[in-house]
Amino acid sequence: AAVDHAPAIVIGSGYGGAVAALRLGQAGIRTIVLEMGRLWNTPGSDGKVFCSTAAPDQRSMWFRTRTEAPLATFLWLDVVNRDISRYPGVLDRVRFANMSVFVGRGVGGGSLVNGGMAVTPRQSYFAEQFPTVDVNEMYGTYFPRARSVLGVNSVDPAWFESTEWYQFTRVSRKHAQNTGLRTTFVPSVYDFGHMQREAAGTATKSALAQEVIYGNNHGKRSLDKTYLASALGTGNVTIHTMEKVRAISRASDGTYVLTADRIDATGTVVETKQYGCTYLFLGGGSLGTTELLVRARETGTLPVLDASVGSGWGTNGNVMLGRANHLWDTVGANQSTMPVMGIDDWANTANPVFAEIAPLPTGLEHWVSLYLAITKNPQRASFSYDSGTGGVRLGWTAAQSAVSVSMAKKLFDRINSANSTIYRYDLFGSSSKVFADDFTYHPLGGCVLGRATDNYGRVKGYSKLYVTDGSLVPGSIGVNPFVTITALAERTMARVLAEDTAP
Ligand code: FAE
Repeated sequence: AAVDHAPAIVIGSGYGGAVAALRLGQAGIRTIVLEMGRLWNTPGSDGKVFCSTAAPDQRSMWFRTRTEAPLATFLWLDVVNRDISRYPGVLDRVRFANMSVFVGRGVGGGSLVNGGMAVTPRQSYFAEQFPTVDVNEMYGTYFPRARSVLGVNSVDPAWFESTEWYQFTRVSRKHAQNTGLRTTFVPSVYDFGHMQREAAGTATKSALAQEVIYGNNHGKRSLDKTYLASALGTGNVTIHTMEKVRAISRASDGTYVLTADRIDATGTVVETKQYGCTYLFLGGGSLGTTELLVRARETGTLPVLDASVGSGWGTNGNVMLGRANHLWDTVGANQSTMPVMGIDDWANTANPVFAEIAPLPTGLEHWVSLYLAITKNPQRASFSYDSGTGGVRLGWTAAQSAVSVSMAKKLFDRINSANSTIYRYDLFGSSSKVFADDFTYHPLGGCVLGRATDNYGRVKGYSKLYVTDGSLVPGSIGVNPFVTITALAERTMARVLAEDTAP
């Protein structure tokens, strides 16, 4: 097959990939980005690019015949999921033995499907997780740089206090306050000016029309509108969509050789392509990058990769749960899909939890307070190569999830007791599950900074090979992770462009 050469190739177009692409393009380095998902810019027959959570169709999920939303049921009825036709939809649920991982597919990666919460971690916890990183430089330079390019903004507190769209948040805040707990506003990449216009009826509704995990048609500053738009604007960056990198090897001259399968809308491989590059940046996310490197080490195409590649993986302690409110504590039929507040009990060293107050927008009053708890679960797991399938297995156990549950339960038992409320049993399947501990939105680790790589994301054992995504984060960061991933990628790119790419 013909080999397509570029000085630099970036695998994946999520946060890590998008930062690499922009900074390479600005440095005048011709760069190809390879993304397995599609470009989300073409309206379907309904005139919309994305479908809403209320009426999911083929655009919702990555090659599924039925949607697999995190909330399985409502009042034990399977009303949430729908039959769909197989298509390269925007949300994927990657299932391992005891843990499934939600990820975005398309130009923009997770930014297309996520809740937009743009949270900078506490400096002390960042320093605990990244003992070799200069925190002053991170908090003085790279976090502000990341927030600025991502377009982070905050809800207007006065509007927040008065709008029906955040009544669900105010009810949860009251219950936290009744428990003596601290709440904090969380910033977002959703444009709150647009959201206020949605509420006023002067802009097309998106966050106020149940759009989020299957994409937002308006309002959200996803990466295709920020980093990737600027990257393309340099004139040096090209994005190839629907191309999944399968193998990485090294030619005798030290350049990298990639094998990528190009798929069509049915998922059929229509072409297998070869690429060559001098500099290779891995931005396939915690799952994508780790799988590629574990496979490369175990099949012998990159045999001297460090033994730690594939390890140090965690769920960021994610647990989802719902509480049942008293009849007088209505949460509102109208709920914005973009969370803006968290219950911050991380300083409680006996049981650190940061719980996002999550929406459950159904258009009906349901008295549910929903949360995504981020717990300080110290459990980590490793990926191993499965030579039968060519994929990877994840060694995460149910007992490791139980650690997150017990931490979330301690916090929410206190909230229930202070408010004389109980949990909801009808949200996560027919077994009356209270704590959804079998999925995560925050896969982190696999190629941890300073272990599988040097202190800047340079992969050990191979020069000009870099990791820029969530696989660098050692399994936990205590808040929603994309600001951290973006800032770390900015730090890697600043160093690499200063030291490695000079002629
Ligand atoms: P990611 O964004 O996953 O990008 C990886 C890209 O690489 C994807 O586009 C893949 O399709 C592509 N790819 C993978 N393997 C290959 C391959 N072999 N060949 C070609 N392409 C490939 O990685 N985080 C927050 O901070 N705040 C939130 O509010 C939030 N809410 C979330 C809600 C949901 C439903 C989900 C799923 C996630 C949420 N997250 C949130 C997590 C956040 O989106 C995630 O940490 C980042 O997207 C990870 O960024 P990466 O660059 O590591």
